[in-house]
Order: sequence, then structure tokens, then C-alpha cells
Amino acid sequence: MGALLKITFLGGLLILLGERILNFSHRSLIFNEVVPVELPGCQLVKGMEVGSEDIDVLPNGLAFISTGLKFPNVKSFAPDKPGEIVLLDLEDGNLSPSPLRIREGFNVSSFNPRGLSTYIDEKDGTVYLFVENHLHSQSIIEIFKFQEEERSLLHLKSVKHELLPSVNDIVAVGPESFYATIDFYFSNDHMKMVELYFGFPWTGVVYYSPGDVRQVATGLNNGNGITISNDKKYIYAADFTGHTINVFKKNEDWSLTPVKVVDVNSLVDNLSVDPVTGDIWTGAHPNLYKVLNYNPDNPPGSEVIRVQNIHSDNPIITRVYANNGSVIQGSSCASVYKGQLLVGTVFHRALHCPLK
Ligand SMILES: *[C@@H]1O[C@H](CO)[C@@H](O)[C@H](O)[C@H]1NC(C)=O
Ligand SMILES: *[C@@H]1O[C@H](CO)[C@@H](O)[C@H](O)[C@H]1NC(C)=O
Ligand SMILES: *[C@@H]1O[C@H](CO)[C@@H](O)[C@H](O)[C@H]1NC(C)=O
Ligand SMILES: CC(=O)N[C@H]1CO[C@H](CO)[C@@H](O)[C@@H]1O
Repeated sequence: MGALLKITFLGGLLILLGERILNFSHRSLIFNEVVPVELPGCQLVKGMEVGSEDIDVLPNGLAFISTGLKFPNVKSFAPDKPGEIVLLDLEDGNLSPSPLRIREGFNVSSFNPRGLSTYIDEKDGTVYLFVENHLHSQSIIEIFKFQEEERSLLHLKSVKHELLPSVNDIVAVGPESFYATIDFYFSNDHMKMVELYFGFPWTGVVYYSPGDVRQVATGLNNGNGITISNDKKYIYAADFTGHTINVFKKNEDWSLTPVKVVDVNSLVDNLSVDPVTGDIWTGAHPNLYKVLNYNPDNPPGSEVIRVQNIHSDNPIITRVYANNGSVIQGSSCASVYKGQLLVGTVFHRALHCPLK
């Protein structure tokens, strides 16, 4: 009897494991090959060769780009160089980015910027830049003030909190407050892998302001990009291995109410909103396996997806650009500004394309 029970138990466990492995290979799109979608007139941005992880564009066309990310299991072409924030002026056709100087009082030698977000103070026009600094598998949110004349950043504060163990992305909603997506429930690197394989939907969104920090959404497999609608009424959060964009209504007290989930059938990374049309743009990964096992002869590809009318019953999902890695590898974000598309990557280059 005991033996039979053990065999049954073992059999059940194996079936469960097998199911989870199959499910994971499906979720990571392991066998997916990119069907190319081309855009005319694209060019690589000069000097951006070690990543352009996240991009945020100000209303005047200045784009902040995080570059030089070091991340476990992910390729880096400059493993010994600290990360930086570079500025690219999309009003200037030259497309030549330049690093922003970070003023004294901030340790630039350990800077590892990942997600970023800007906030403009309505009263005085001050631009705040929020950056997720990924240090030793821990997240610190650094808040800077942008000094446009000097092209520099002044560090104001570092935010750490027990509810913000592994932040993926942030969207600033005040000079000191933001929403953040959490990508892993566990903080131990081995447990993160277990979590990734098993697909527990235990991550979500946390609201932070000094004195009020709470989890405001849950149910995501791996929270990733997060952004806010142009009318500031909705929050959009990407579920990376869930392949979805999750729409939440933002309430007066900063809590979130789930509205809908839109499946885009790709590993959705960072999100941005077209400032004019409200369309959602994302850089997505057509194949996670190739990102985590970098092979220059068979590199990860890139995919730019646009979602129109997300609040309607029939959102339109379009693959605007797709490449197998011959041009650009591991796309992680896409932003638009006045008929221009800027595509960023986790560790590779950045691509600029005119949109007609
Ligand atoms: C994978 O598992 C999740 C639940 O964890 C389920 O919602 C999803 O439909 C599964 N996908 C496939 C392709 O089996
Ligand atoms: C700055 O960061 C480097 C690299 O992590 C570290 O070795 C150094 O001690 C730090 N300096 C200060 C002043 O904290
Ligand atoms: C990627 O596509 C290009 C042409 O678009 C082709 O020449 C190349 O062999 C492809 N690379 C891989 C790894 O499939
Ligand atoms: C800002 C943000 O969402 N960061 C994510 C963007 O893309 C990379 C690539 O996967 C993720 O690692 C970041 O966490």
C-alpha cells in the first residue's frame, strides 16, 4: 500500500512537473522564430552599443535612455563599465546621444540603471527623473532633478522598501511618488528561477509615496513595464511571461481596480504611450530562451507592438517592426515622438525609424 501510494505520488509529481515545463516552454516562446516586419528608413543610433533598456521622452523631444545594464544571465558588451543615462534630442535630426553628467554626491561607479520614468511638476516645470538602480539583485529607486542647461542630474533621494524587493519598472505620479511593478515574488536567485518555470501569478503593482506604501494589484506572473494613460486615469502594466497588458483604473486613493487584460502573444517588456493618440507601444521579446542563452550566431530578435484602442471591445494589435537579431537584438522598449519611433534594447543597440 505504502509503495503504491509513493508511486502514485511520484507519478503525480512527474506529470505536474512535465506540465509546468511544457507550459513554461510555451510561455517563453522557446520555439518561436521571428517573421520579419520591416520599416523603411530605420537607422541605428550612433554610439549606443551597450543597451538602451528603457526610454522616456519629454514633451519637448528630449529622450532619457538608460544604458549599460548588467543583469544575471543577460549578455553585456561592457561588463566593467558602469551604466549611464544618456540624453537624445529627437528634435535634432543628428541623432547623437550624450551621457548626462551626474553631480557629486552620487556613486556613479556602481550605477546600474534599468527602468526609468520622468515626472514634470505642474507648478514650476521641474523635471524629475526616477531610475531603478539594480544593485546586487536589489532595487533602489533613485530620484534625480534634471538640470537642462547643464545637461546634468542632481541626485535627490534613494528609495528602498520591503515591499519593493525586485522592482522592474516604475511610473512616476508625483515628485516623490510612483507605481512600481514587481517582477519576482522571491528574492533568492534560485527561487526566482523556480518561480519563472512554475509561473506563479504572485507579483503585481506597488504604490509608493513617503508614508504610504502598499500593494495595489496582484495576479501577474512577472510584472514588467508600467505606464500611465495620457488622461492619467489608467495604469497599464505588462505581464512578461503572461504575454499580456493589464489595464487598471486609478482611483482617488491611488488604489487600482482591474479593468481588462489584453493578450499580445509576445513577451511584453517596457510600455510607453503615444502622447497624441494614446496608443500603447512596447518592445517585446519574441523568444526568451535566446535572451537568456546569448549566441551571436543565433541572437534574440526584436519585436515592436502597437496596441490601438485598448479601452474598446476590439483593441487593434499590430506588429509594427520585427527583426531576427540581424539588425537589433533583444528589444525592451519602444517610444514614439512626432512621427518617429525609437526602439531600445536590453544590452544591444537602439534603432530610430520614421513612421509615416
Ligand atoms: C500555462 O499555465 C497557466 C496557469 O499557470 C494557464 O493560465 C495557461 O493557460 C497555461 N498555458 C498553456 C499554453 O498551457
Ligand atoms: C561606489 O561603488 C563602488 C562599486 O560598487 C564601491 O566599490 C565603492 O566603495 C562605492 N563608493 C562609495 C563612496 O560608496
Ligand atoms: C536573419 O535574417 C536575415 C535576413 O533578413 C538572414 O540573412 C539571416 O540569416 C537571419 N539570421 C538568422 C539567425 O536566422
Ligand atoms: C523599465 C522596464 O520595464 N524595464 C524592463 C525593460 O526591459 C528589460 C528587458 O527584459 C527588463 O529587464 C526590464 O526590467
